[in-house]
Amino acid sequence: MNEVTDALNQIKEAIIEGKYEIIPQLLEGALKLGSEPKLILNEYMIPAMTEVGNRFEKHQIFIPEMMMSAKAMHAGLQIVEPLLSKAEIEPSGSFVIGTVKGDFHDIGKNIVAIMLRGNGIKVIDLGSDVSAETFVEQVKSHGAKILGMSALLTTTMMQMEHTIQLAIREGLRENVKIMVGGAPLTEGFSKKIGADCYAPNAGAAVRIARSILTNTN
Ligand code: B12
Repeated sequence: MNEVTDALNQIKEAIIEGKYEIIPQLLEGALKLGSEPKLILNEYMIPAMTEVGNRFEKHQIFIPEMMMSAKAMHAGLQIVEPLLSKAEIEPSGSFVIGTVKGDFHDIGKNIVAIMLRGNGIKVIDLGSDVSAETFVEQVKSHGAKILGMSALLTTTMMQMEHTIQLAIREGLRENVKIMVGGAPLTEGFSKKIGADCYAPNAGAAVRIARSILTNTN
C-alpha cells in the first residue's frame, strides 16, 4: 500500500474507531501528501460512517461507540469544509436545511450543507430537531427557493409531511421547492408525502439544487 492510501485508510479507521483526537493530525498528513478534500470526504469519511452503521446493526458496537465516531466525523468535517468551499462559484439562491423534529442525526445534513455551500449556494442551516413551524417560518423570512429536510429515523420521517402540509396551509408551497433526504427515505416516499424531489446523497442534492436554482432565477 502506498503512503497516500495508507494515510487515507488511517482517517477512515480513526472515524470507525471514534479516535477523534487524532483526526486533525491525520487529515493534515493526508492533505500534505496531496489528497483532494473531496476525495477524502466521499471515499473515506462517508464510507467510515456507513461502516459504523453496519457494525451497530450487527451489535458489534453500541451507542457510546457510535457517538465517538460521530464526534470524529465532526472533527474531520470542520477541517474539510473550508477547503471544499474554496471551490466556490457565484451564489445562485438560498437553501434552508435542517433535520426534522425529534431527530438529532446531523452528519448527513451537514455534508449536504457543506457541498451546497461549496457550489456557491447560500445555505441557512437550522441544525437538527427542527419543528415544522420553524422550517416554514425560516423559509418565509429568508425567501428561500429550496427547503431541504433530513431524517434518519423511520419514526421521524413523517415530520416531513407535517412540514409540507403546514407550508400548504401557510400559502407558501408554490414559492418553495421541497427536497428530502436521509438513509431511510426513498423516491416513492418523497412522492407520497408531496415533496418535489429526493436526493440519495450530497452529490445528487447539489445537482438537483443547481438545476432548480438555474431554472427559477
Ligand atoms: C451516527 C449515528 C448516530 C449518532 C448521531 C450523531 C450525529 N450528530 O448525527 C447518535 C449516536 C447520536 C445516534 C443516535 C440514535 N440513533 Co443513530 N445512527 C447513526 C449512524 C451510525 C450513522 C448516521 C450517519 O451519520 N451516516 C453518514 C451520513 C453521511 O449518511 P446519511 O445521514 O445517510 O446522509 C447522506 C444521505 O442520506 C443524504 N442526506 C442526508 N440528509 C439529507 C437531507 C437532504 C435535504 C438531502 C437532499 C439529502 C440528505 O446525503 C447524505 C450525504 O451523502 C446510523 C446508521 C446508518 N447506516 O445510517 C444510525 C441510525 C440512523 N441510528 C439509529 C437509531 C435507532 C438511533 C437511536 C434511536 C438509538 C437509541 N436507541 O438511542 C438514536 C436516536 C437519537 C435521535 N433522536 O435522533 C438507527 C435508525 C433505525 C430506524 N429504522 O429508524 C440507525 C439506522 C442504526 C441502525 N441500523 O439501527 N445515531
